[in-house]
Amino acid sequence: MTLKFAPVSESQITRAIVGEFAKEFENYAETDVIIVGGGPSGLIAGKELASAGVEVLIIERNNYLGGGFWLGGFLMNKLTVRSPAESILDELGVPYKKYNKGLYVADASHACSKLIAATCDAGAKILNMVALDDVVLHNEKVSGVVVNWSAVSALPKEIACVDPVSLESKLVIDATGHDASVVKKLEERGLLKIKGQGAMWVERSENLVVEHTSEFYPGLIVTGMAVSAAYGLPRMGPTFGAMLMSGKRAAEVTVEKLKR
Ligand code: 48F
Repeated sequence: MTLKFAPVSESQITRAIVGEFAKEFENYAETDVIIVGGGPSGLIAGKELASAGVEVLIIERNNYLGGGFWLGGFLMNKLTVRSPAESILDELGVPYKKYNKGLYVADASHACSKLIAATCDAGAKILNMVALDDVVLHNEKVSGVVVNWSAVSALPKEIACVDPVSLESKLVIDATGHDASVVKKLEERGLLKIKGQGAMWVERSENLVVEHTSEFYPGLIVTGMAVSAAYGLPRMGPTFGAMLMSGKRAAEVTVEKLKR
């Protein structure tokens, strides 16, 4: 049997892309929650929020989602999680191995792709190749983000003098990892002072990151390593349980705030 694809023209393909992108972009010009950063904490927060029926948009400056979750550390693609976070690997259907008491190892590619798929399946929308440029501030409350294409942001202003656009939301989540990019926009304006990440201490840091996952400034919730940078907590290195647990916590805090 000869394979025969449907007779579709080039222009129809272009229209399908432009039309569907524009429709979705217009819908998400105003949304419930914008998550900046599509690493493990941002992805799981997006998955939980979308599953709870919240309209959520994830903005990611890279072409790919997953952040540091593709590698365990030092370019080695085995992830570790400490108990009790293996329960989230179970939820995602990620196979793992018990390494010793309380420590589990999984294939990073498998874990990361399952997490991305679960977030998309739950209904979170993604804008990749889009970078945070600034925040929208209304009455001293973060009320959205200003964004531009990553390629435009990467060029010197004399080559690409292109204004960014704004997206409004009820709440914003900073899931940008060690950079804490959203929080830093507020610091640049003198609205707050962040402590910067502390030295390595895995034993303390994972609990502290989850405990401190909260609204850091009106309208802005921090999750993942952005929590460490904001509150000056110790870093934890290549173990991911707290990123997943913090993302879940961020979703809970967000849902509570939306209810009020
Ligand atoms: O760095 P990242 O994985 O953050 P996370 O969710 O997890 C941290 C761990 O990977 C690891 C660790 C603990 O185990 O130390 O580092 O806290 O993902 C952050 C994502 O945010 C994107 C970035 O490309 C990455 O995918 N990002 C950062 N700044 C911006 C951004 C920005 N200004 N605009 C858009 N995306």
